[in-house]
Amino acid sequence: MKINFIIGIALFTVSAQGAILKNKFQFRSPRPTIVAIIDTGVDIYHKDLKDAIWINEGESGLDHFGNHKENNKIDDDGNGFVDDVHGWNFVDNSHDVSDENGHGTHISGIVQREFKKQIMGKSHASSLKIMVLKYYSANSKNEKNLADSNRAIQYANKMNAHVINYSGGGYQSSGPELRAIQDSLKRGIPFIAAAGNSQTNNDFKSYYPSSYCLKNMISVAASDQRGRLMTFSNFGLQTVDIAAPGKRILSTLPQNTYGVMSGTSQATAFVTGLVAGLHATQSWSRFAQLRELILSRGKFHATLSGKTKTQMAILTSERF
Ligand SMILES: [Ca+2]
Ligand SMILES: [Ca+2]
Repeated sequence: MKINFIIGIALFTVSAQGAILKNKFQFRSPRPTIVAIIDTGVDIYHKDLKDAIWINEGESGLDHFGNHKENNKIDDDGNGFVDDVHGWNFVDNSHDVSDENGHGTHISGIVQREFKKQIMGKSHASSLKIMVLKYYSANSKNEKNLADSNRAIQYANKMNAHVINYSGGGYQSSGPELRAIQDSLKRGIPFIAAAGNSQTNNDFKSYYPSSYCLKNMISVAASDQRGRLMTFSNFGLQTVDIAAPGKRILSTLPQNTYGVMSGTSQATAFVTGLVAGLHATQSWSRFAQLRELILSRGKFHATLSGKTKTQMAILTSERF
């Protein structure tokens, strides 16, 4: 078995490099990249994040009466949402995307940091645009959270997000959710989803949305900084793609603070930041090519044998 693994990796490496060489087209300056963060909201005023928040052009500037479109109580772009200048709050059906929980702000900080790392040496770090889609509330019933989440995915599709980060999930599948992510697939949007924090094998007990078998789905387990699977992380040889850091990750929290969190949520944000950076600097025509690009940034870890499809972990040079 060991030999097979080594051969497998050698072949893979050649294939990945080949893909990069074949598609060596790179953008001279980073392309604007909109990342939808489907979560608990984001503190859009955090000093580290405020320059990276998406602005809906159709809801910014002045209207015919000289009022600011972002708060004139008019759906200026006719997309069905009034004053959605930075995204939407599906919990309360409002344009207030503030984050009382902290989770979405933490995820956004990781995405931003990883994105910057990917475009290192290039200016225009502000080409990252975070679209804030608040769907989760601990006070809502599961059915409402799921329905709000589906509407958030549909919004990301409709408003042309380039990458979707989904750090939540659960064991209940949903037809509308599946159809929304199939629509993302048709539009060429990668969907990065957490494998879950229940220590279970997703091959036998599916965890959604990460377990939907779709070409644009990248399911992420959590590892420590050395690529070893965290004990809390879900896994799955057939259903979990890759691991990324999810142990004591330092990132942004509301009101200009910082804090440490662990989970497959954080791991997912690392991969989203990487994918966003790839989107900004390179092009791909098929999701298989994107997967190869992602994996070319990972490292093989024998300890992930039987735990993920690829046995690869995206690692970070930072210490936490
Ligand atoms: Ca609108
Ligand atoms: Ca408006």
